[in-house]
Amino acid sequence: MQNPDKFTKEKNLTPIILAMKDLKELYEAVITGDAVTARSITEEALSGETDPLSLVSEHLTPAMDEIGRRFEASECFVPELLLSARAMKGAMELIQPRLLESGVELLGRVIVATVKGDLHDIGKNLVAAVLEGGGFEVIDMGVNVEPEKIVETIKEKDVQIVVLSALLTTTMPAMKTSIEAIEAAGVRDKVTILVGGAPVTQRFADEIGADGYSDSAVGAVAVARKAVGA
Ligand code: B12
Repeated sequence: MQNPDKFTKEKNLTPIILAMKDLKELYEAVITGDAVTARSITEEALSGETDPLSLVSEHLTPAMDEIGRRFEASECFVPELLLSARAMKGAMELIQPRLLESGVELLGRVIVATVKGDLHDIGKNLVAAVLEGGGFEVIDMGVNVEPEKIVETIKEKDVQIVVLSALLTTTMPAMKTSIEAIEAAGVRDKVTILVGGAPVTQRFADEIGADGYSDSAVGAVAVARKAVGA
């Protein structure tokens, strides 16, 4: 068999292999909560040919999924989790403007909110970033958002899509309450409502009268684009 190093050199594959190695390190940096390394690898990747969206979907999100799995298995605890979230956030701060730049034309205005009672925002932030990259104007309302605030913003800002996120089974009913408040305010026909977050399913989305669901941030863009006919 040919010497792999020689083969790599001859075919000029070194940069690709190095890039893959570095990006594996990005995954590791988020897992270990090493914000400095996560940021510097992201910076380097963005200065090359790397697609910003692939950094999110192939490295950062899988890393958060893995740390989430470890947390559930009691293999790590809240401090580790928060360090990972911070490392991911630092990388996202660099990626977000690039996602924005790559967006073509504005497809519509979207509200993104974690529902009342729920403070989880990592998934919601990812969805917001990827929607922005996908060509939407995003109004991020933050976490623990009251249904009345959502209604107010729909009315004031001429919003077309409402994205609701929940991570707790105990806050999933707040998605239904939010939809009911939108209905009661007479603005239900104005907006497409998408729901998501780890415990949410298509079945639940149908039950509460949401218009769309996806289990991923990238999927959220596809559903949102379909909603505006793009
Ligand atoms: C990180 C985390 C925390 C962090 C949150 C930090 C932050 N800034 O968000 C901290 C430590 C603060 C926390 C607190 C709590 N947490 Co917590 N947390 C998690 C953990 C480990 C990961 C969540 C996460 O960020 N995942 C990564 C992101 C990227 O995934 P995601 O949010 O699902 O989003 C993806 C998709 O779902 C989708 N998506 C998300 N939103 C939307 C919306 C739309 C419209 C669409 C289309 C798609 C979409 O896109 C994203 C990217 O692909 C989960 C366990 C797990 N494995 O999920 C527990 C978990 C959610 N937490 C849990 C609990 C119980 C709590 C606490 C009550 C703990 C406590 N006793 O205090 C508190 C609640 C605080 C509150 N009121 O909200 C439980 C919930 C159990 C349940 N049945 O409800 C879990 C499942 C852990 C467990 N197994 O016990 N938590």
